[in-house]
Amino acid sequence: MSQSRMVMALTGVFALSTLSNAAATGLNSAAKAAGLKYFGSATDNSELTDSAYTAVLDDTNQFGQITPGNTMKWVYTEPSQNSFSYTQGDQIANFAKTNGQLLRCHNLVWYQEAPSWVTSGSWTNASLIAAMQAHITNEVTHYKGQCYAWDVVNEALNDDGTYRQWELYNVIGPAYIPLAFEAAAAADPDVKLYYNDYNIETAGAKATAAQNLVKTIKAYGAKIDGIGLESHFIVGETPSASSQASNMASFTALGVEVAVTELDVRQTLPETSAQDQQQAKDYVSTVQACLQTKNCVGVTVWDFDDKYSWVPSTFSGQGAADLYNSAVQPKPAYTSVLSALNAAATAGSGSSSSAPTTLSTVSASPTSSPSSAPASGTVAEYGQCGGIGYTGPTVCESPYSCHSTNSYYSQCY
Ligand code: 9MR
Repeated sequence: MSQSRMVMALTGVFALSTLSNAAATGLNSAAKAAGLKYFGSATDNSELTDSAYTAVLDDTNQFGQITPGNTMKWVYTEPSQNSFSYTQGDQIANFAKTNGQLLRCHNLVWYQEAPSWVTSGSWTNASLIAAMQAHITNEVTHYKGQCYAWDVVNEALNDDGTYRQWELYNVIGPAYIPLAFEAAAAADPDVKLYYNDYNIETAGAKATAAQNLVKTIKAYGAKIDGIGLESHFIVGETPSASSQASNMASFTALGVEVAVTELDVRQTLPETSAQDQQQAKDYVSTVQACLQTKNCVGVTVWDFDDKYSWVPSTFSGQGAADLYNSAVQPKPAYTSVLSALNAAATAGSGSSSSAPTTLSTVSASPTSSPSSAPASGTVAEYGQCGGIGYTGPTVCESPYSCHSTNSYYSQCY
């Protein structure tokens, strides 16, 4: 990806209403046209009997990737030591396979949903390493060839960047993390191996610690391919697209890909139209950040409708965090995300003859390849103003100035 995808992302901010000729009608189709590998959703076994829900989830026009929200976790797959159970995980894997959807497998090692035989066992360093390795080897072997990626280790860091203390850390020490990646790679050399966490979506102590983790895993000689940015956000408090994009670039500079793995944007209940409008902007910020980032491969929402959101049971008085409402009807956030993806895709496809007229008011929104962008003039708010390979205008309209998001992309704001 490329310069053109970043330009697509940029242009998507503008010309949302003028691109209907080429517009895809679903999130995944539009995301792929814009250069991503997929747009996906988490789901759970109990939801798969809801036909109104599955009618949307199994439509690859909308969702090209599935994450099992629960039933591949350790407590489900090895409820007692050396007794493995994949019936529920297989149900979701088969759902994705039947539909031709990518599967993000989630997760192998996490302090939550770790079985009590792990967290209350009587361990030595060696015996707990062996138990962890056996778990990873068995599960990764079972799903070999079925997963696009594995979340190998989940949420191993505290918000201040220190290691989370739990059984594996306390008994094995921080080496449990590279050891987990090593075991996963040995069982399936082809699957992408991810570290997945929350509150690492903007620069700060925890994001820096996650970057150090990438270096540590590699220094051990183990393989890590990706970082999952969970992206559980709050209406009106979602970080800007540029701050998310520059943070993503800090990870990809280390030679790993990134993915938005659990996106939702919760609001204070009752749901209001004003919050829904802000939520739409917040969702678009994260989607734009991914589109702007070389090696951000896709966006997964942490379930797509409010009926099955994890939020209300965890955050009292909050909810309505998803793209669709409880009646499986699209909300403003759905419409805005689809429009942003479509506009990005159409802008990136390049023909100046399809240039939407509204772009004429936005001098920095090239409608064809970056090399054909005008070299003079000024750039409107949120327009591109620099980056490797960019040849368009670099001066922002007053009162905006040009900020570098990463070496490929600078933006006026
Ligand atoms: O959505 C999941 C919820 O149904 C479970 O009760 C919970 C505990 O297993 O996990 C939720 O998913 C989490 C994910 O696995 C990791 N990141 C945070 C997610 C929300 O808690």
